[in-house]
Amino acid sequence: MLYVSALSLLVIASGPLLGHAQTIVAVNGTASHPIPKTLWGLMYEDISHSGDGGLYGERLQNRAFQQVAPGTTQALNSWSAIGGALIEVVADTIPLSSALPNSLQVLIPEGAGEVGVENSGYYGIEVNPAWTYNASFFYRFPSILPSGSIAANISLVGAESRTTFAASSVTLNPTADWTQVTTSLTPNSSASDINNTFTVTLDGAAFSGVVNFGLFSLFPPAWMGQENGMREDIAQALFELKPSFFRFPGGNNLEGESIATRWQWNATIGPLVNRPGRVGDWGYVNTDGLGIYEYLIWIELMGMQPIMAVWSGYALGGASVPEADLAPYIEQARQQIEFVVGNTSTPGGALRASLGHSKPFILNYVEIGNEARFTCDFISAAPSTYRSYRWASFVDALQNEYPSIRFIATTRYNNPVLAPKPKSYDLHVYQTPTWFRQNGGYYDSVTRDGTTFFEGEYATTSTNSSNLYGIPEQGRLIYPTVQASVSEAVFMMGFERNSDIVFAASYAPLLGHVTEHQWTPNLLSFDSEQVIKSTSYWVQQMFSANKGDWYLPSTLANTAGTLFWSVVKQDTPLAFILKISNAGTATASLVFELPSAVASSGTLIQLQGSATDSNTPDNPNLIVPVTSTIAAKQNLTFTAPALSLSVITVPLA
Ligand code: LXE
Repeated sequence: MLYVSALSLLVIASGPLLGHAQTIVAVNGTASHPIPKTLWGLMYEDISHSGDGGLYGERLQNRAFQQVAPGTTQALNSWSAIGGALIEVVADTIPLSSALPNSLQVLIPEGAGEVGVENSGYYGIEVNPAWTYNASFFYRFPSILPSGSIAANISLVGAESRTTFAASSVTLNPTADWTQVTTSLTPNSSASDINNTFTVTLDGAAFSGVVNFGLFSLFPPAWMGQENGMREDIAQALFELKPSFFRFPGGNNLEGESIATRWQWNATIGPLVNRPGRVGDWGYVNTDGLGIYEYLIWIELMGMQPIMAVWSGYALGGASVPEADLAPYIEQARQQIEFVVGNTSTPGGALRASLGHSKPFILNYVEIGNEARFTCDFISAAPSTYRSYRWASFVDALQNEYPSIRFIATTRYNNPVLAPKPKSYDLHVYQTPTWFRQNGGYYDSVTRDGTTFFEGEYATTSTNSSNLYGIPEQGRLIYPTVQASVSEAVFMMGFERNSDIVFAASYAPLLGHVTEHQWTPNLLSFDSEQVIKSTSYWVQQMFSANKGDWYLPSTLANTAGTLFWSVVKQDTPLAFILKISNAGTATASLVFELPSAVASSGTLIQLQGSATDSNTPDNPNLIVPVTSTIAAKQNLTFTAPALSLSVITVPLA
């Protein structure tokens, strides 16, 4: 490689600036390799309500009583009675659908006033007067029918103030059969907070008896108008990361705690009444309203491509499907791929076309499973069965059927032996700031033999290496910090330098609700109305938006130090892009010896703060990148503030 040539000297000379040592960075004008278009992207799974309650636009929690035990308090999660109504989740004698066997039964006592039910959303509901919400539910009168049509009032109200922000009236017909009503709600003002609920009430004077409800929905406008689509602010924040790929649907959430509760693509498509939902891997029910088709449409709208995972015969609870019994699971994976890319003469392609997308989606990468750390047998049975038959069984069958797709083997540690030899691996790492600073060179020495790498999950999770998965008091981070983020930047510079073999990289997890989360830190945090862009979000954004087209080898940094850089060249407009991470607590001075003449000024984007500074719900914009103009010349002197990431773009002269 060019970058391990004579240029690989760290030259420290005493510089004129501030009397500090000055680091000389010689930049080679001949690129070592192009930067892959796929380098920066997103790792997604439903964790910490990142899907239901997050990216997915639906605002009602437990909207269809999926996967709950009827009669329990837990089945009423997010629901409560209004007035004197008595409510219970029942296994309906006439289910709304075979996928949705449970209903919300509301008993309206004799002589009641305005009575009904309310849903508190995913820890609150945003009331936004700029929106028109679509609201709907199914109902039936299972025993006594009303004597005629009766009115139901649908509204958004303050949970405590009982102020009505939006209201609509619909007509319920006297019917024992399931009937859907839909309406729209436009708030007349905004609410002072997110402590609001969605209510459906009846006039008890008009009817007393039992009403069953099923599959409610409250849906604000979705990002780019996608049907059954994404929450606008979250999707927009992700769009502004300029991501090239979307890894989905997991992560652990692909796997299922048991084989029966694994993610299954075919249970996530079609009308919502056909989607049973599943008990996810992160402690809550997944509605599967956000199904494979919604993901793929959104990926296309975002200009990304999928890195799609298929289930690989192992559930997190510890069960591996025996080799002799794998065939139906391989077939389900094959059908999943056919749904995405099959032409319309195939059953999968025809099914996709029937949903509205006759053209095959782009699918270049499929990952077989998730995190079978196949040299760490002490963790679970996952590694040994992946190594002995699961990887081979899946990849042989699927590669044969889809020769142009690149199949990715899941997490590699310690030079494992897998047969057939994977063309690509997905590696994961959760570590400390120090580890990330010291391991920017992780891929420098990896043999170039055609194998490519996807760093599918990485994040600074703690400042204490013995507490990477532990508790905040011992260093576990709740939100990314400046120290964490500028250290991740060093690791990311290593991806740029090694992007001849690292084709993709994604921070994880992507999204987490601030009220109920299973994992911290997350790239973006959110509540019902606010999105918090972390310092690591900004670092990702600075890399992705300034990706460049060619990697230019330059003097290698001292991996034991705190000052790192990376130089790329951009084709349009023609420019050098310099990234500098100063993870130290003192200002550092550098001179970049650029390989050709440059314009007299360039642009500087800089993120800087104190080590423990974080963007939080109370202070979401504490640390944001600042853009300015800087003077430039071929021998470019730059002073990097302590704890900063700087991106300098200098047009060629
Ligand atoms: C590894 C797994 O793939 C993810 O689901 C988890 C959170 O990012 C991590 N333990």
